[in-house]
Amino acid sequence: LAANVSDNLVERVLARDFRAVARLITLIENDDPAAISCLRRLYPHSGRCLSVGITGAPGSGKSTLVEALAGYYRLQEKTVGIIAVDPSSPFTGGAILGDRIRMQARSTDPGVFIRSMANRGQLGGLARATNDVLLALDAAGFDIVLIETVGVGQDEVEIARTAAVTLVLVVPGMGDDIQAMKAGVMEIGDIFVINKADRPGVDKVESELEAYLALNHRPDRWRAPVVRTVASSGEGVEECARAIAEYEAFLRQLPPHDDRKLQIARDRLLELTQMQLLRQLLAASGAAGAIDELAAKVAGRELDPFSAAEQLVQLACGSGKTVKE
Ligand SMILES: Nc1nc2c(ncn2[C@@H]2O[C@H](COP(=O)(O)OP(=O)(O)OP(=O)(O)O)[C@@H](O)[C@H]2O)c(=O)[nH]1
Ligand SMILES: [Mg+2]
Repeated sequence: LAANVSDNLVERVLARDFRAVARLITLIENDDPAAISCLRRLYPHSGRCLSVGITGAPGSGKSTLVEALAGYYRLQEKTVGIIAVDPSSPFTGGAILGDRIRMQARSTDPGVFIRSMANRGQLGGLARATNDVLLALDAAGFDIVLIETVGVGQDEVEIARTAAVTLVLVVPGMGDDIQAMKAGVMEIGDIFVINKADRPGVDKVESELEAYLALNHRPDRWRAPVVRTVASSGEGVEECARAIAEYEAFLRQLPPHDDRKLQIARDRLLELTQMQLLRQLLAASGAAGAIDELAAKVAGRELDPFSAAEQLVQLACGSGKTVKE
């Protein structure tokens, strides 16, 4: 993109032009270097939105809760950005995901922007891309950004963590005992939501959650609350929003050099550095061939992956071998 084109894109994103926001997100997904130059200029305009990650087992009601929360915030005249991320389906390009977030009711509302993401770019890191998209929506002036993660696993945990506040959904009577929940998912919950509280087994799941929380103290001393919701009817959604606001207030009073903030900044810095190193490597002459060749050697056990990676790093950082973009 020519500089004036990305200038124009930045201006339009700042004016919350939905088409420009969508275009920037596509650039981010494609690891286009133009995305970085836009994001760099958008950064000073960011830092105001409230981001909420919503994770939980398939079918636990994440999309329904996202929609209910969006409705709640819209009544307060707040603008809402919704990102649905599916790390498990890199090939569908979010088409199926689009169906999974049934938010027709909101799709005509100019105060709500909805986007699904499933593409893992060449440079990897869907969590990194989600972070970038969050920055774009933040700079575009959305008051609230809701991030629904689909699928289960480490990727999902990392994506949910890109938000300031993470909700973990649990449902009664699905036999998924708290103890058996995926390691990592429980730890990231700033707020636990027992959704489908209209179903039997609510008390059981709540006492299991409370028992877990009583044993697991967080270093920041935040005591994660447990909220009951019936997302499909809107019951408990206000309490859920209140818990979100309380956690946000807790975060706000943390000093700028709080361990958690430093850790987040550090993770983000390393992630971006990793991406730039990869970008440099890919721009190096002969890199594509070298990657395939080394991969074949590693696959055939002729070469160990450690030495292969070292050779690629040398190619990326090596003297005079890189081509300027
Ligand atoms: N009884 C009851 N049903 C609910 C509630 N919340 C959601 N549902 C229903 O549960 C089903 C799954 O809801 P979704 O919101 O699609 O769940 P999800 O977690 O987004 O699902 P995936 O994205 O596929 O993982 C839908 O049929 C909802 O209508 C609730 O509080 N009570
Ligand atoms: Mg869903």
